[in-house]
Amino acid sequence: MTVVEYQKIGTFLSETENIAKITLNRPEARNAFSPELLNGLMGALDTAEADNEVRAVIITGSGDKAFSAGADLKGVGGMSPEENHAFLKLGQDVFRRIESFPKAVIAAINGYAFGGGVEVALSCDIRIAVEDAKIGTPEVSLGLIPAWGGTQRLGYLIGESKAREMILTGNPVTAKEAEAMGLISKAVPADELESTAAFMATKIADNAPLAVAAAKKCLLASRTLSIEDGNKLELELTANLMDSKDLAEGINAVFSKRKPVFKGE
Ligand code: COO
Repeated sequence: MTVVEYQKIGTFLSETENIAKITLNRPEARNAFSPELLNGLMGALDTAEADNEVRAVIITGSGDKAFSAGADLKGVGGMSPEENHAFLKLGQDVFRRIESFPKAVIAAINGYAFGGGVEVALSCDIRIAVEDAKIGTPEVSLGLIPAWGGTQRLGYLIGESKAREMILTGNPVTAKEAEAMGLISKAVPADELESTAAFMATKIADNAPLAVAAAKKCLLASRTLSIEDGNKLELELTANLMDSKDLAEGINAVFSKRKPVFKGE
């Protein structure tokens, strides 16, 4: 059994199966992140990036209990300091790869999301959760910190005050509470999670891929750039888009009142 499943899916609105669905597949350990699972996730991202037909990615967990219970605590106990450092660095690298991925990544949170399970979702562009999901960063209650980017990303989504409360208390929130604070986009019934994520992915997949990638780059850069430098990046990336065949196609489609067909050129 592979610890990360990869499949291409579509919806009835899709022209092709242009969504990569990546499933964290260690249900027996509530999809806890082992080094093998992290490496498998990195490999799945490589596959999705290399496939030009793939225009959006969904990351979800196997089973109906957990999206991910975070870092594999049983594994951590048996590692040397060097191995622990390598494991933590690997998690940071995989999640930064998701954050800077040139295609949209949607976290379909199918159950518990704790610790690294929240942190992988924070590196995604959009988060949708089942209504009975519990979402939390309990690390400090174990003697750790959310070291896979949680201390760096959570505040951007829910504000520093709520981020400090979540991280320092370790208290989980419900999906509805997470939705209200902006941690997730929406909480949905369990039987609507996959379709909600797939239709949102389809909507993004139908947009111009070069523009989606440029928008992601600007949105991420906005966290660290001044408005002047952010505007410069917008000008630089838009100049490239101005020369694209996709922009010509997009404009033609508007005036022809038809759906554009973008080729990423
Ligand atoms: C979890 C949970 C609340 C799920 O609770 P359940 O009652 O549904 O499931 P169990 O607690 O019975 O766990 C099932 C199974 O998964 C069990 O293994 P077996 O005894 O062999 O049956 C658990 O040991 C295993 N499991 C669950 N979570 C983990 C795990 N193995 C390894 N690692 C982990 N994380 O029970 C729960 O509370 N898990 C811990 C959540 C947590 O504290 N996560 C933060 C980890 S630190 C981190 O992520 C740091 C990042 C930098 C989810």
